[in-house]
Parts: sequence; C-alpha cells; structure tokens
Amino acid sequence: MASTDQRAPAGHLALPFFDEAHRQLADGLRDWTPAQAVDEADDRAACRDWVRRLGDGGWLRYCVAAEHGGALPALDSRALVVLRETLAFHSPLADFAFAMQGLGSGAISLAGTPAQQAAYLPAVARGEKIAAFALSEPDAGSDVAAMQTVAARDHLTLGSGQNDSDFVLQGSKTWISNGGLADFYCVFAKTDPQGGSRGISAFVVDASTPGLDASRAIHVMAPHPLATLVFDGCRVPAGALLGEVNGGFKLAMQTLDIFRASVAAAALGMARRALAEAVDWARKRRMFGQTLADFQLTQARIGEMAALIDAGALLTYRAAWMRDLGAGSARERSVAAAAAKMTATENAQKVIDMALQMHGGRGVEVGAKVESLYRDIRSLRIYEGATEVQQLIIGKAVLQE
Ligand code: COS
Repeated sequence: MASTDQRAPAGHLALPFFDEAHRQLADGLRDWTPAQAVDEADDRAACRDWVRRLGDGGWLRYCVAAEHGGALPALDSRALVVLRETLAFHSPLADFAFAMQGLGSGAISLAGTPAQQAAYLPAVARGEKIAAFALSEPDAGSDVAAMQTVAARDHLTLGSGQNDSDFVLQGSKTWISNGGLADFYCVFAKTDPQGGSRGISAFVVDASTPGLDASRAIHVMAPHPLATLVFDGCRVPAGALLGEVNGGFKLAMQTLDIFRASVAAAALGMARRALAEAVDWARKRRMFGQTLADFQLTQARIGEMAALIDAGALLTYRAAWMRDLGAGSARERSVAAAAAKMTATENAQKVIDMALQMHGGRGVEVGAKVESLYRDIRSLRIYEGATEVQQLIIGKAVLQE
C-alpha cells in the first residue's frame, strides 16, 4: 500500500522562490496523498489507478495549460516541483504516474497544432489518456542524435487517393516509461538520416496504430511500467507530425528542460522521506543504554543528510523559479536545470544510503521504506539525462562563458 503515516515536510515552502498559490497546492496535496491507499503490488495496475486518482483529484491539471483543461495559464515549473516532491515523499510510483503525463504530453504542449492539443491535452489532464515520451533507443541514450528509427515520407501512396505525406516509422525505442500502458507516444525519429541532430522530427503516435508493438515489457529493480517499442511499417498521417520537420531534437531538449528540474524534485521527495524515516528510527532505536539519536555519530550523519537535501533543494527551486520568471538567458536556465537534476539526484542517493545504513539489518529487509527508496532512487541518476550529461551541459556552458 502506498499510504503512510508520515506527512511531507513544508518548511521549505516559506522560501521566497514560492508564492502563496504554491503553498496552498502543497497543503492540499500533503493531505490528499497519504489518504490514497493504492495497492502497488502490480506496478501497471497501480499506475493506472494512480493516473485515475490523480486525474479525479485535479492534480494532473498541472501537466497542461489552462486553455487545454489545465489549472494554470502555462506550465508552472514550481507547481511541478511541489507536486513531484510531495508525491515522491509518499509514493515514487504516484510521482512517476504524474510525471509521465507531463513529460509524455510536453512536446504537444510546446509544439502541437491546436487540433493536436485539443485531441490529447484535455484527456491527459483528466487522466483519461496515458502519455509517454519515446526518445531513447538501444544505441542512442545520452547520444540522442545517434537514433536510428526512421520516419520516411511515403511516396508509394501517391495517386492512390491517400495523403501523399504520410510518414512510415521503422525502428525501435527502448526504456520507454509507460510503454505498453500509454494511449499515445510522442516519438522522435529521423526524417533526414544524414542530418544529425538537425534531422530528427517528432510525431504523436496512438498506441493502437498498426505497426506499433509495445508488448515487450522490461523489468527493472524498482518496478514501474517500462517497455521496448517496435515500429514496423507504422504509418501515421501528416497530421501526426509535432512541430517542424527536422525540429525534433530541439523540441526534445526543450521538453526535457522543463521536466529536469522536476526530476530533481522527485529525488528531493525521496531524500526527505529517507531523512524522516532515519530520524524516526534514530529516536526509537535503543542501543548501549540510549537511543541511536543520542550518539554524536548519528547527529553528525543526520546533519550531513539535511545539508545534502538543502543543497539539492535550493538548486531545484532556483531552476524552477528561473524558468517560471524567464530569469537569465535560455542557456542559463538549461544549465540551472542540469545543476539541479545532477545535484538533487546524486545527493538523494547518498542520503538514502545513509538512512539505510542507520537502519542496520532492518534497512535491507524487503518491505522497509528505506529498502524500496534505495531501489527507487537509482534510475533518477540515469533517466532524462544521466548525471554525466548534466555535467557536460554545465561544463560546456562554463567553457563558453
Ligand atoms: N534547448 C533548445 N535547443 C537546444 C538545447 C536546449 N536545451 N540543447 C541543445 N540544443 C540545440 C543546440 O543549440 C544545437 O542547435 P544547432 O543545431 O542549431 O546548433 C542542437 O540542439 C544540438 O546541440 P548539441 O550540439 O549540444 O547536441 P549534442 O548532440 O552534443 O547533445 C546532449 C547534447 C548530450 C546534452 C543531449 O544529447 C542530451 O541532452 N542528451 C541526453 C538525452 C536524454 O535526456 N535522454 C534521456 C531520454 S528521456 S528518459
């Protein structure tokens, strides 16, 4: 069950990065989330359940803009941060379900035509359509431009009465979150195979499209829906193209820019939960005639954990604030998001490891919260740009200054 008697902390919401609206949002969610008793034994069923509840609760409205059924005039990075941090504190799977609705529909929000936006975004906000972002390939993870999936204009249909500008997708995508569960995929494919990063286009592909096989599930250490997608003669109409032909790389990067700070927030939520578990345990656990919390060694460790969390938190809130206010240049905003994602995920891994160590043998028992957090956090240092990619983004910018 995802429910918990721990309540997510709120002190950080007093920081000037946040408005009153963010504080109210956090307050509502801090009450709502622990009351959701979702059975997470089956990750796919749980994910559907979370999407439905998050839709019914109105929380998914923060994944799209108001004109498409969203809560706010535009995507608000700080709202996403507040939501993901709070959800991840209680249930990493709830956070995942929420985040994928945003990431999976982000390219439609940024570059979709009014018709595409109307067809997908209101249903995403209500939790009626599950979204997915299909960028990675077996040989193109960090190196996005190396992708080999091709979307070829189909000239064979010329004169046959069909639209001559259909695209036919051929290739595969892997490690796709919500793969096999999603109702649609934002897929990136080469429209100019020699064009490098300038030869990629984006498409919205319905899960039911013939030629798309999403049945190959991938099992991971912290269960969540993940699959390989195979496109074999998968035909989509010209109306499936998202944004400009060959503009897909930048669209993918812009989408990731929005959500990277929110991955950092998810890591923060998990780290805050680990700290809360560690503090709780340290106060209760007796050894050598006193509690664990009475030992200076424990106090020092808790201090280190709290400072690591604060460091990640400040970078995360700064990145989200910069994006919402348009502060700095576009590159500075990308770099801030990269620094936040790198620091918050790396620090969260350390904090969770320390919390587990403090629990001793109890920490490695299946069913202990710190045990599942230890598995949950690991992939955040990899997906949506591995730590090394964030270092590259920051390093390149520093060298160009
Ligand atoms: N926003 C807008 N445009 C961007 C951008 C951004 N954040 N980042 C790069 N671009 C543009 C560049 O300006 C450049 O444009 P021009 O062709 O007009 O010069 C183009 O995109 C290529 O940029 P660059 O040369 O930096 O691309 P690289 O191939 O070197 O890739 C990295 C850079 C590694 C940073 C990029 O591939 C990346 O982020 N990889 C990780 C991808 C990822 O997150 N995968 C996980 C998938 S989701 S789980």
